Amino acid sequence: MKEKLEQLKDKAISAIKEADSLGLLEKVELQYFGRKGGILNSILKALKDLSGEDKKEIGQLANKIKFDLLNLIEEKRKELSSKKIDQALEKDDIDITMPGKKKELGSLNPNTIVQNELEDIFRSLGFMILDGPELESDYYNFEALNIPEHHPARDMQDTFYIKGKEGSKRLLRTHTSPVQIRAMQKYGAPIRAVAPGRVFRYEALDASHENNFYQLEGLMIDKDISIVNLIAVMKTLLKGIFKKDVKVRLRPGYFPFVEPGFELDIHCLICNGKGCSVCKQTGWLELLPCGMVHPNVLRAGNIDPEKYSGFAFGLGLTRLVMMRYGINDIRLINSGDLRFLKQF
Ligand code: FA5
Repeated sequence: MKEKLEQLKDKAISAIKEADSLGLLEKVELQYFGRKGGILNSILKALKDLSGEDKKEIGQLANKIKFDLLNLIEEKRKELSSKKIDQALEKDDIDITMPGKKKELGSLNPNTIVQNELEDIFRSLGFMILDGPELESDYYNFEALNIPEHHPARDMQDTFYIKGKEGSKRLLRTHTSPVQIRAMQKYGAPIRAVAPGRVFRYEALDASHENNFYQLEGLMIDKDISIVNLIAVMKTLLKGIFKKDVKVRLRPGYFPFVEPGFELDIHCLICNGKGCSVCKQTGWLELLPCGMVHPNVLRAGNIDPEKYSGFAFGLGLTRLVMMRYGINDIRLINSGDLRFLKQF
């Protein structure tokens, strides 16, 4: 067996040395190492039938030969490749002054970059990261959030409805708040969770309004949770993203699923509060509505409002992205325009 291997090695070495083109070299490589029928590979496979001592000795030898031959093939390949280039240069087949082909590398959408950072911040605060369906039921999007069928609050969030089987009410979710109910039902209390995701609205487009944008829902429920906890988390969030203190204002806001409810506005970073098309000349931008979870919502999530309390917020993630990067028109983010996207 040893002799056979040595003979095989000599034969392979001369075949490799004689190969004078990359094509021939590949043939030699296949002849010895091809997965199906390669001579050396077949020998290595047959080793398992040898007895203990032989197996070890012959195995080591066969592996060494394999290693040496593969190295030799690689060296020869390099030699033949550079020869090929030299020949082409001699024949003037290659124009070395021609610009090379640049490989285009993709990059993350700014929305994704900020979403990833937010997830890291919330993970460090002990929050779970959850997901919810974009095609939602009327129940989770409105009913369970204390917005019954003819409630005027539905007018503030018109959306795209999907015709389903008789009686089924499906819609493209208008906000990430339905994940609050799903999370409570699934995990119970206490709970800390955020749910980033895409939401949809039937909306007139302008510099700060899209019909397809991202929010990040936040929910924290435990014993004795108060507005103080809410404000502390909001501050940590904004500091984590902007890496500096930003001017914010908290004012009362109405959402049927929180009580009391607030609007947290951010001082417009596009115009530094002077007034522009993004902040509609007010100097402030609605960014982070929030409040204490309404007892009816806790009940819908099977949580006892006598025992637990909590806060929730619905961050306008795409608007945060605009503030973070100074983007003066929200429509650029979904535009697919590479001149814009390549900057991130
Ligand atoms: C809501 O969607 C509530 N679900 C938020 C909430 C959650 C309140 C939990 C209380 C507790 P609102 O419709 O204001 O609220 O939207 C939330 C944020 O999304 C806004 O502050 C804004 O930053 C962003 N937003 C709203 N509409 C648009 C739009 N058309 N384009 C881009 N961003 C928008």
